Parts: sequence; C-alpha cells; structure tokens
Amino acid sequence: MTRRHRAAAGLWLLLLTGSYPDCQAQQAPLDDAVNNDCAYRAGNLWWVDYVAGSLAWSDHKPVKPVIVAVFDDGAYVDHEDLRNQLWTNEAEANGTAGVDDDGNGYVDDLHGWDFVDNSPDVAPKGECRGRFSHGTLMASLVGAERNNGVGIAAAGSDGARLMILRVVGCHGGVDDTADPKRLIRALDYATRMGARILSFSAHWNATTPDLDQAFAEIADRPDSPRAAIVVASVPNKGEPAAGYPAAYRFRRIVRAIPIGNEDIISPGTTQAPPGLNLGAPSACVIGAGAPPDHYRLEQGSSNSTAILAGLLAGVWAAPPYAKLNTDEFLARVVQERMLRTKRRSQPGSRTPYLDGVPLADACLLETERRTARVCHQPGPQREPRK
Ligand SMILES: [Ca+2]
Ligand SMILES: [Ca+2]
Ligand SMILES: [Ca+2]
Repeated sequence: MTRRHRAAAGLWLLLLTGSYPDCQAQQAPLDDAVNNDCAYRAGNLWWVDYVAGSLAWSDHKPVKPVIVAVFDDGAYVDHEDLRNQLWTNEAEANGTAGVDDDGNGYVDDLHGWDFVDNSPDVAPKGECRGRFSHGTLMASLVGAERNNGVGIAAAGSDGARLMILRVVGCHGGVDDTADPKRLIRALDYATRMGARILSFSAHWNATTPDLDQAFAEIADRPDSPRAAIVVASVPNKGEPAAGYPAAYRFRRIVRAIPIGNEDIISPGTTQAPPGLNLGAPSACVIGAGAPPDHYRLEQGSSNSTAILAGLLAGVWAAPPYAKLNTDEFLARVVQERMLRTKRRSQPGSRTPYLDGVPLADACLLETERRTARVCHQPGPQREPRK
C-alpha cells in the first residue's frame, strides 16, 4: 500500500468554477430556440472554431461513430441537443422491459447506467433533478447535435455517441467520494460495451490498487482488448496536484490543459505530468443546462476536458482516421499531429509551461476535402507579446 493509496479514494471534485461574469451579456439569446444552433449563429461558440470543430464535422456519415463514455453526475438524455446523440444498447432497445436482453448484467441499460443508484435511469438526481447538472453540460460539450435548429454545436456532433455513466451524486459535491468500486464497475461497463473514449471532467486525490489496475488495463496495457483513450482534466483552482486520472502516466491518458482568455493557460492550473497534454478552451463556454431546452455559460477545466473528448471523437470517426485503432490514433493523430502543432498557448504565462502547451488544433489534420475555414478567421487584434 503506497502513500497515495492511504486515503481510500478521496474526494470526487468536479472542475467547474461557475458562471463567467464578463460573458453574462451574451446569455440572453441562448434560450431562443428559433435559429439553427442559435448559439453558434450568435457567435457564442467561439470554442468550436478554436478547436476546429468543422474539421470534425463530416459532410457524410462518419465511417464509425466513436462511443464516448461521460463519467459524471448523469445527464438528461431527453435534452433537445442530446437526445439524438446517444449511444444506444440495441439489444435493450429491441428487447423486453425488465429483462437483461444482452445478458451484460444490467437490466434495460439503454444509454448507459446509473452506478450510484443502480438504475437504468441516467438522469441527474437529488438536487440536480430537473435542473442544471454538470454531466448534462459535459455531454453537450462532447457531442451536442449541430444543425438541429436549437442550442449549440459540438466538435463531436457527427462522430460521437454519448454513453452516460452516473458515477457520482449531484455536482459531485465535496461530501461525495469517488467510490473506487463504483468507478471500477463503470470502467468495466464502458469498455465492455464499446466506449473508445472515456471522459473525466473530475479528479480525485487518492486511489486504490484495484482502481489503478482497472485504469492500467484500459489505458496502459499493450494490446488490451479494453484499450480506450482516457481524457483527463487538469484542475485549475490552484490545487497542488493534478489528481487522478490525470496523474497516471499511462500511454492512453490524454490530459486537457485549460486555456482561458487571451489564449493563455488558465491561471491556477496545476502542473500536469509530461505526456499527451493538449490545450482546450475553458472560459466562456456554453452548453446544455436544465431540461428540456436550457443552456448555460460556464468556465472551468471541466469544459476543456469534454471539448477535447468531443474533438477527438469527431476526428477519429472521420474517414481518414476511422480505421485506426486506439494506439494508432494516439500515435498518428494525437502524438504526431496535434502535439506538434505550431499553434501554442502563450509561453511564459505560466512558469511550469515554459514551452507552451499545444492546442488541440485539428487544423493540422486538414484535408483537401474539408478545410479549416473557421480557423482562419482573424481574431481580435492584440499587442504582440514580448
Ligand atoms: Ca443489459
Ligand atoms: Ca430489457
Ligand atoms: Ca444544436
């Protein structure tokens, strides 16, 4: 038992820091459900352009949609921007209520599972019931439906299918623990049912040998049948350590470094271990709120994580990359392309990142057919940095 195992599993800490005051003025039109992806048309989805969402949007059906498992406090699967974006267990959808039609140990698991209350109903519960939930926002940032006339668009709109795994109570909360046994069950479920990207917009500060083993099987073991990309958040509120799963030095961990205003790493961001670290937007991010049709503006490294997970899914599902297995995708797209982008956060803004951190800039994945039009729009003029 090593020192980091001492405190059971520690706290589950969600990484959202609340509304962003400077952006409140933009919030008014967001509930207008008349225009097509109104948040996008109103210019409020700056982050989609920032990560070149259009490159992940294919003009034709993705070759193979990527199932993204969202580990969080549940999500409203009937939200207008989520309901058509869900992974569905076809055996249960075509099966009999009350029967475990696919024999996976979970009765009527249609779009995921609630591992807190052991239920097929993945909706947020407790104080979150019928209101904003962290997991709903995250699911929308991964894969909200685009061009459906409402709400937002996400980089994973076309390529991601959302598997909702409720592993923590409403908003995580400081009193809620990251139950290692619950997480292990959810990890097992996700990878057994085909999730290839696991999104964790949360962290915990201690772990257990069994939980380590479960992550190692998925994120490190060569040729593992459970191999998946774990997208892990890095906290940005001055925490002394990155926490798990970001702290694992496994080959399939991709860490989301929160990028705030002015293209700099969010102040207060914890230093992450070296590895597959990609910047993604954290501030002024709009996503799904309360059901059935509300939206919210938030900031925090939770957002970065979900956006990155959606981007990876959108790119991975597109024709040039869809045939790559997990390790090939990580090597040829994330390692060789995204990590080598010339587009970097401003160096020196945070001393631990003297070399800057690559943005998850899919522009480098540009093909003749699909161009990065939105990426080339000139941004606001800024004073050159010394
Ligand atoms: Ca089942
Ligand atoms: Ca059933
Ligand atoms: Ca939409």
